[in-house]
Amino acid sequence: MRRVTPRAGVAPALLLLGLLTATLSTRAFADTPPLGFAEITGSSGQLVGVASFQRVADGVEIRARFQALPPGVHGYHVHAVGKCEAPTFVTAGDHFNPTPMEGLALNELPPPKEHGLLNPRGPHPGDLPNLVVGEDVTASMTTIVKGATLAPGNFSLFDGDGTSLVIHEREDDQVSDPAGNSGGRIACGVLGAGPAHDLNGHMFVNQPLDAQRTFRSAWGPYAPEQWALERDVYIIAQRATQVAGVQAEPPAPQAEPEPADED
Ligand SMILES: [Cu+2]
Repeated sequence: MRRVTPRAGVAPALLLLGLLTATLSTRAFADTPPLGFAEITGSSGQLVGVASFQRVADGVEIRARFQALPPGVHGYHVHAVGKCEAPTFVTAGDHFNPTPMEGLALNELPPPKEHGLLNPRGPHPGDLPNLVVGEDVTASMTTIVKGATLAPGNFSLFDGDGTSLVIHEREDDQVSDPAGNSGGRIACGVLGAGPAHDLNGHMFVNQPLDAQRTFRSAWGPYAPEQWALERDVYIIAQRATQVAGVQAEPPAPQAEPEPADED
């Protein structure tokens, strides 16, 4: 067994944190509802938005905030592949459009849906209302990916090759197959498994964008089996290291959100 030298600093805290993560993650993963997040970047790699994903009764709710986007109306979709390669983001594939398969033989499968919330043969499950960016180049939007889930399954946003959130250059007409004449892709973010709140339990999307990114980077990439306890483990580790006389270093300074922003 390795000995942790009880001196003040980051290393012992991180060691303890790793230990606690390994010990506790399996237990909490089973009974915590899945959450997801995405950092949306533009064609030059600049951060333009942050989104949180959480399961609701009729699908997956996406809460997102954007900055530095062109004012106007933009197509906004969940795409089928979790890969965002700038500048064109064609790697994100087509729209997320799974077909119901449960209890059906291959020859009984319904035809794939067409694009558009106003299309009688639609929509793709990944079709979302247009994103409206104001003259101040910011936008915020809460919407639901109807029928989708974050749990395993045919309609999971965490399927084999992942999914991504994509913003297009033009308005989506919500009827034209396959993408509503919304033009090229100007921003893209891969859905990652992770909590959508900070250490205080506030929604990430209510924090300033830069603070959110700093916080994420401090924790590094999230493995699905790690995310569930990340927040609790940090708090537990902080208590443990305080008992051991070691100061745990917080991941990043967090501004206290406005009470009105909490929901
Ligand atoms: Cu799209």
